Amino acid sequence: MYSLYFCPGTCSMAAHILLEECGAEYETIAVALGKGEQRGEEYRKINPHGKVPALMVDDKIITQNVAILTYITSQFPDAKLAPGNAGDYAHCLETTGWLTSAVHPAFGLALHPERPGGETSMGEAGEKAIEDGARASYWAAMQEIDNRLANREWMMGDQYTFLDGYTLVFYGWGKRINMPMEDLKNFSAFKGRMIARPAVRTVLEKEKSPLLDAA
Ligand SMILES: N[C@@H](CCC(=O)N[C@@H](CS)C(=O)NCC(=O)O)C(=O)O
Repeated sequence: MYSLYFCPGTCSMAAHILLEECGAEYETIAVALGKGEQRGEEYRKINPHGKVPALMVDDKIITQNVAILTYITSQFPDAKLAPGNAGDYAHCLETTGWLTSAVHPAFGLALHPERPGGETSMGEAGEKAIEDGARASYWAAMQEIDNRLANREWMMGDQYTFLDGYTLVFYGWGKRINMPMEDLKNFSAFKGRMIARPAVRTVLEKEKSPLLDAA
């Protein structure tokens, strides 16, 4: 039995989709990020870094998408949700690492350009500069994903992997910060294929995802 600490619409959706795809026995425990629950004493015992996702397995906790996604995948080998070939697997991890370390922070800054200043206000101009830079980086990443998906069904080509659910999170975030995601034809078609998967639809429905609104 797995317990996933999650918050709808956040990056924890990738693990949620993966658990559903694997047919895993799991429960979800909502963490209200909007109310700051992630910084509370109770959740800090689960993840001292105060972030979702966190996955509890047999009283042990795993955090960080890269670790959680690869762990779940490894427990369900028959689902074949990772490339079998070592080189392709490395490439799949490479993209997961890029999403985590570069694209996710760009989204964070676009949404909250005031955060790097901490207690010290950077002023409207300072925040605007951060927001503009972050939006430009995020959009460039969205275009890169769109190019990669040209003539490809999934991020790794013909094989659907754990990377696909994670990639869908970023499409949703692009819409959330009012980027013209529909202009990205390949990425939008990918989003459509994702939504057509029963496991993905189940999770989007549970998380009340706006991705279903236009679908
Ligand atoms: N590198 C981490 C990032 C986790 C993360 O930033 N999660 C966000 C939600 S998308 C969060 O919990 N934010 C709460 C906060 O920063 O207070 C991962 O990939 O798991």
